[in-house]
Amino acid sequence: MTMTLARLDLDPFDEAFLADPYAHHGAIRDAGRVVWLDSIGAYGMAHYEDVRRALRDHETYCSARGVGLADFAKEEPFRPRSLLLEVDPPLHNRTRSMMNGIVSLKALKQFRPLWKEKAESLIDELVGRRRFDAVSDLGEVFPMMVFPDTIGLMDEGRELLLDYAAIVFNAFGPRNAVFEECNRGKEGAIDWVAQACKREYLKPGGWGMQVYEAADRGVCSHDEAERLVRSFLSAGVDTTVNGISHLVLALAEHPDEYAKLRANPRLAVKAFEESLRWDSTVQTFFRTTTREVEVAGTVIPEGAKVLLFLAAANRDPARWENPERFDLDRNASGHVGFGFGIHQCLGQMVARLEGELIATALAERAAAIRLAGPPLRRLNNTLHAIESLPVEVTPA
Ligand code: OVV
Repeated sequence: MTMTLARLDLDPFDEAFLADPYAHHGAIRDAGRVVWLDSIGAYGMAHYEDVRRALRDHETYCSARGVGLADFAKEEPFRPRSLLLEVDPPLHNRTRSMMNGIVSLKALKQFRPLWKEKAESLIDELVGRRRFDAVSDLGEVFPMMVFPDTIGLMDEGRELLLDYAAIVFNAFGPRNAVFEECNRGKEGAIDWVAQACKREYLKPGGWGMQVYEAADRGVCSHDEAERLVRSFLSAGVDTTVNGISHLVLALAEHPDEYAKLRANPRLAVKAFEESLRWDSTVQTFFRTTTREVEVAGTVIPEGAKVLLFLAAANRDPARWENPERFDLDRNASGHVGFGFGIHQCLGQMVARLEGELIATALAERAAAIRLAGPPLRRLNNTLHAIESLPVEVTPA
């Protein structure tokens, strides 16, 4: 039996969609388990079970042909491919195990006291001001206080990390106006990152240098090391910047949930996890089929691009009760905001630690958080990003 494939006349990268993706996910899910997106010439899946199955089945849904719209089998990658994100096993097994050894629980345990102190002093200062911008004064600030030092990056030019990440995440989408405008005049960021990844610019003791030390031991080549350091810089900043900003947005828009967190700051870990489910920073990634595959009666041919709507899966009513509600009583584990399967986020423990420390410091210091103006979105082809989030807090 063959089913007629649902064709959707919807562009998941146009400005209306990117500005409010959640307004459109229902239409994609309702159209079918698999949809054909004419606008981009790719298939799409937005149901939780299907997204999860595709992420788990990395042999059928591969990453080595790119996790953006561009098919690396047919076109040159936007930049030399990531040796983690854009490769399949067996190469992926080697690079990922090596990086897992560096981004370890043990390393994070060692950072916690210093990061906690930094989170507390930042929140002290912001709560003292009563009004602040949760993006430019907090979301963009805290990761920059902890992450570049963890990598051991050179001091000069660090602010370019944000421009670079925006470029990388935009490049997973089509070459639309969002992509072009973001890239305009930003060659400096790309050049800076290329330099910052080189051994001679990295400080001793950081995760960057540890990648080169693994290369010294023969685990990878020195050229590979340089590219692996680039992964830290690409994936480690804009993701946590927006993750923390969304956490504050969630808390400000849900005073009852904030009251629960205030009453029990140990809910901080849950609050961050639920905020990622509720508003997923990384909205989508593509995979490419390595063979013909049938999904719910639809045959997807070999070599097809499939857009996986992670954020839609995280609000699929078939999986989550009242999915639109940010709810600290919910068990958010199983969300795919960090992906799933062999490519699941390498830095998720870093992100969780940053989120937990900010949520705890806020809960201990602010009796209430309110929006002090409308949140302003910044459009990105992959990230759900915030440009500005004015808030007002009542000191505890
Ligand atoms: C998850 C992610 C996003 C962007 C870049 C990379 C990874 C990378 O490995 O370069």
